[in-house]
Amino acid sequence: MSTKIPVPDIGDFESVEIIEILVKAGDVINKNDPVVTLESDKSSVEVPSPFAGKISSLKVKIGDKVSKGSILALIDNNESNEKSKLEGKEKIELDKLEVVQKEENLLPITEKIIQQAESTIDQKPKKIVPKKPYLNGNAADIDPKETQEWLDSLDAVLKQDGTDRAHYLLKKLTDEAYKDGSNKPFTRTTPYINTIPPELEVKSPGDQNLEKRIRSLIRWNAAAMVVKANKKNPELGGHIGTFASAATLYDVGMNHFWRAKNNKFGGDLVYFQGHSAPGMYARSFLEGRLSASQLGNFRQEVGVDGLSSYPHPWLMPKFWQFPTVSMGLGPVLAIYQARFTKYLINRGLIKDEGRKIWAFLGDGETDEPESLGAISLASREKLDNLIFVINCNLQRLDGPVRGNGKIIQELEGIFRGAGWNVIKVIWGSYWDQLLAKDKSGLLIKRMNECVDGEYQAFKANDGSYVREKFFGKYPELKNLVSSMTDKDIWRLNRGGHDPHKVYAAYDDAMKTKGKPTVILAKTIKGYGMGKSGESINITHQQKKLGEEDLLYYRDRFDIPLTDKQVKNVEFYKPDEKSDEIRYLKERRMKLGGNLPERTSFSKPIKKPAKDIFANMLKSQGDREMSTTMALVRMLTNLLRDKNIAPRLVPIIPDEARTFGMEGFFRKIGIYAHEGQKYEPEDSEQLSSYREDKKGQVLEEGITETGAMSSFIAAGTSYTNHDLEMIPVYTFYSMFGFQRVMDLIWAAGDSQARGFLIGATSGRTTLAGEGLQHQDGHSQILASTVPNCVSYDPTFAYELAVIFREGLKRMHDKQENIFYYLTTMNENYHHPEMPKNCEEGILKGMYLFKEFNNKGKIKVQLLGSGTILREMISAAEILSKEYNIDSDVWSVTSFNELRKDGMKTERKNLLNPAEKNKKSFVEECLSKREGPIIAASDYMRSFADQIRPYISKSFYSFGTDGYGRSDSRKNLRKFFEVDKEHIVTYTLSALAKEQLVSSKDAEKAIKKYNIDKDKPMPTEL
Ligand SMILES: Cc1ncc(C[n+]2csc(CCOP(=O)(O)OP(=O)(O)O)c2C)c(N)n1
Ligand SMILES: [Mg+2]
Repeated sequence: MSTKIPVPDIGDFESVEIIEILVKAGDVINKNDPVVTLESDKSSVEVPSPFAGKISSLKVKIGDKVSKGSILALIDNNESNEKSKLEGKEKIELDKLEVVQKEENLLPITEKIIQQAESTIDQKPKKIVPKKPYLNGNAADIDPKETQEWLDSLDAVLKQDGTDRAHYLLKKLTDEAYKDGSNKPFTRTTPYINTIPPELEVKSPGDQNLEKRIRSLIRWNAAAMVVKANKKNPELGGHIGTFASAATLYDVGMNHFWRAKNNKFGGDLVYFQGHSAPGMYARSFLEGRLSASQLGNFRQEVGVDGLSSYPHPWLMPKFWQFPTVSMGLGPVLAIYQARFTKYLINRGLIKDEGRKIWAFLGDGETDEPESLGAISLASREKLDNLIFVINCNLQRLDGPVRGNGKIIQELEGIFRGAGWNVIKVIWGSYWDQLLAKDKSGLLIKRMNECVDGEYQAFKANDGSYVREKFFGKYPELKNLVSSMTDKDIWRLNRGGHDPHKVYAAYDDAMKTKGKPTVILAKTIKGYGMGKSGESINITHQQKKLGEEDLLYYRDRFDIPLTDKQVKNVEFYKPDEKSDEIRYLKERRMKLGGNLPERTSFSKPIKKPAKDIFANMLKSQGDREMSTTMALVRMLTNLLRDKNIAPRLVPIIPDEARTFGMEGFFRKIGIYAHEGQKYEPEDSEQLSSYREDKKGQVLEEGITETGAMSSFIAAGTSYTNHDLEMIPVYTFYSMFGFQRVMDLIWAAGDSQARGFLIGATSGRTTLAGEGLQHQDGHSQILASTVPNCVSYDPTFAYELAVIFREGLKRMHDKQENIFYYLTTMNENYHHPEMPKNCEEGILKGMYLFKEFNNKGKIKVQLLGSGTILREMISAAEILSKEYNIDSDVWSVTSFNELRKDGMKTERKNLLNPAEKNKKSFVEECLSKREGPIIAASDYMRSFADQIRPYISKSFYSFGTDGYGRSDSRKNLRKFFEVDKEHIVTYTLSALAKEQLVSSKDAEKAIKKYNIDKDKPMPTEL
């Protein structure tokens, strides 16, 4: 039986053109297979078949205009399908009906409940409770007996029914207090003690003595590396204090938790704090992965086998995985890495092996908006594969992080509020006994009231100072430590330096389900550096340790080096057979291998069919479209390729509709880890907002930082997950490079592969949006990133050739590059691809058209992006009205031309005896006649880049200055890149070369109403 396939609800669109027919009579198709592609001037969508079956006839052809209900084809479908479909539809209708009826039925009941509730409220006499003074804050306890009774009750519940019950009761009490409304209990933070009590700590199975020895050796070598480099050359710098504070945090992870990638397991991913790099090198030295000579060449990377200052995969591609030293990037990248890992798992592309993503950050670093800006995403997405460790050494570079407050408490409140599991590791084991004896709670009170500035000062002094200033405030506390010597008091350690406490925290984090964990570890900056750097404000910058300091450091950590060796700042590594080395290696073997280590075992993605973009290479006929639309069409084509389709990761920060990409919502779904819990209001529509656990689109919401982090996660999936992915991140070009340049730099460092698409680009092309939206410089910014390949194409076929080459270079040849393509929202005709221009498109320019009919005077007109079209129009005017011939060149990339120019020039300079090689620009232009006029929708410096490689006179025009809102025509006139200005300036340039009369140029100025006195747009 034949059934009609109609056009479904396509939203507000009427009379939409059919641009592709994807089936023919006789084809057997499945339900949801695409039948045709519709394209309006705003978006391009495939229409899926609502049934499976055999197409019996087509009712439309390419170019037809259709609306909702138009019949596209007839299909012979088997009845059961039809029935099930109908049943499905009826069921939905019925379900809907039931909901409505239920709602109606429920209404009176609801009303009754409300009435009942209201009557109780009324009947309940308002109790006027006299306010007790302690309700107003932390004032002294006015009724200690009553307090004790409550505490005893709690104690009894804890002992008899356990913590869950106690938790339940406390929550009930809190809820009750909220209802009463008199005073809201404040639960943002918990007391300033460890989250995990000693009796619940899971014990480390490690050999603590050996681990301590190993840690000491690592500490020494890390410090020695910095001091040695600095001795060689004071320019070289480095940091000792950061790693000194974090050594235990790293060691416990390395010895017991972080599993490496191998053929059985995907590996945990660890984002190391950037300036703790010497510690990682020092451990790798003991492991035999780095040599003493490499350590000796720390921060000396030019010409020798040295080590990079910070984690840079670009510089040490077999070692570092994540660039973190630009503060704030590590944390946000780790969050999106954890999310991307779940995305791959939920989409069925990798197995769920319980891998974890660990991120180490400084407490000072949390001031960066990027550090904390995405933490709610982590809890919303239930990223229990994510663990933050914040090294709270209370100091940053200049001084205390929160001298007048407590950074740990502040962070606890923020993370708890965001729904994270927060584990505070404040006090070391030496405090346990004192805390156990603190029946009155006075010790905790004292801990709570001290601010970080004081805690820092305690550790910059000594035991007697701590006795006096900390315990001395209350006689009871002074008493508590009266039997302890100053040395004992000094030994009272901080949680982050206690491997037992750290182990217990990591263990808890590993077991936490349903939410991310943050460990707030209190440490001492410059731990062990003594007077030269422990807990003092200059610790961060301390890289020169004098002989005295070094000897102290050696003694402090018991390093078996002679005084002479210490003075020579020698590294120390015990014999391969020593217990230390054997233990250290064995631990890593047990955990699967080395860390950090960067490898890739991904397989290249199979090339798409040769003709995948064939429709882009043809003339688009009378149809006008934008290059953004052309891109959407190309992505739609790629989604039909079975090898490429699953690997595409479209990333959009809340702009899909702007770019006409909303068709992807229905087609491939929006990734949502919990699926879709609601029926979207537009569920009947073709572009319905469909969320799906297996969804493919990363709809990030309004966060370019988040979107860029996802781009990096997907673009480096080939190394972090051994699976190549193709991120295509499309954004408003103005909110790309200038908003997230540092992340783009990190993408380059990470060797991410993918496509960045700066849509709605061009300062005069995005017409009405004004100064903050109109981009005339992102291409310039892109040119600064060494491994970013950028293009500003005009026509659909150029985009197709470039995109295809991008796939080839990144996924066939596995080059570590990424692309930046600017696309526009101006609709215009797209001609057929001229013959033999592919090489030129890729190298940056090709001859688009020659105007040769007059044969006297000639100019070379170079245009890029939409302004190429102004050039073509100008060429027509010059030919018709002034008898001037021209060669019109489409410049797809001034950036690529410049790269080639630089390389060629350098080669020629280095080989003075050899015949000069020609740059590509020269190859194209040197034999052509006439001055060169170049223009783009970007600043003049974009086109200016090729000026040095051209021996002819060269004039460049562009859109320097702030954008503003107006029509394209007016904006192009304002920025002097319209065809009229190009004609006028060309005449002027020719007049200067005495090829035409200056009168012609003067006449054109009048004719086109060009105001000579108008200031430069940069001044307006
Ligand atoms: C974006 C950025 N701004 C500034 C710096 C310079 N810088 C390097 S370390 C540092 C202090 C870090 O303090 P914290 O985060 O507390 O780390 P700690 O060394 O104390 O562990 C600063 C300001 C940087 N690396 N990145
Ligand atoms: Mg710090």
